[in-house]
Amino acid sequence: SLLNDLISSVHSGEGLELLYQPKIRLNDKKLNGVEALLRWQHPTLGLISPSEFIPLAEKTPLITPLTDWVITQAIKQIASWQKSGMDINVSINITANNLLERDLVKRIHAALITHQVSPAMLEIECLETQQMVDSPFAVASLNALKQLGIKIALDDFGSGYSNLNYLQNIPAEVLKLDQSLVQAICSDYKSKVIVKSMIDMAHALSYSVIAEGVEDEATLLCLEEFNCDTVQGFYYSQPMAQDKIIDWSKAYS
Ligand code: G
Ligand code: G
Ligand code: MN
Ligand code: NA
Repeated sequence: SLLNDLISSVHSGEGLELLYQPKIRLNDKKLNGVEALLRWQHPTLGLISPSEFIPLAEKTPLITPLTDWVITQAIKQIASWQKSGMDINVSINITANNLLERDLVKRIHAALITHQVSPAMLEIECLETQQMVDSPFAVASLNALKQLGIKIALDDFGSGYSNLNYLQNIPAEVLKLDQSLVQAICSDYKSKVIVKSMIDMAHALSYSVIAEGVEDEATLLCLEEFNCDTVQGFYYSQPMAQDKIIDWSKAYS
């Protein structure tokens, strides 16, 4: 089964890869960090999306070693780039279920110490934020991560049923505006006003704002006009293998 194949891949590490997508600061157009996005190359079926296999793994204990693989790989990558003289912040995606694992915070802390990486280099992007706010344990884990000095981001903000009470309950410093909203700002007047107002509100509450899914220059210009802090999307780059990030970092630092 697909699950058995995933178990083999997680145990051997074969077929798993992190790709990295640049985030660009708008004030100076420099690299502000990268988002780590997991890929699984299945031995016969080819590339399978994390939106397919993460939910599968989450129904089983496999999610723990899989998440550990992502954490360790991302932290090792930060250390490796630092050895080559590059400070590149990395964000990883974490679901509500991940936060319910009793020792997730300890495992992240231990990996940072093992690889001598500063917590400030790591960012956690929170997915499934409704399930997070519904769980006091998940919120406590996020607070503990923040205490360590890790940055917390609210991912996919403005999508689905996302709720303003996330701002009260999740100790985030970064809001990531969902791509469905961002991509509509040039064609849909309401989306434009919503995004502009969200950026103003976020700034009034001292959040940094990143717009994702930026695919064209018109959208970029609009976001600049709204004083958005950072952008991410195909306009600048697809997610890339780590060696490409080195070239990219040199060109954009
Ligand atoms: O990069 P892509 O469009 O394939 O990502 C699809 C979805 O999978 C996105 O919602 C993204 O946040 C999620 N995702 C990517 N990598 C990871 C990961 O390492 N862990 C978790 N939990 N989700 C991830
Ligand atoms: O849920 P999350 O925001 O982590 O998921 C990010 C997903 O969006 C990844 O699958 C990534 O590959 C994808 N993505 C990144 N930039 C763009 C873009 O400009 N356009 C589109 N359509 N998808 C993007
Ligand atoms: Mn994300
Ligand atoms: Na997102």
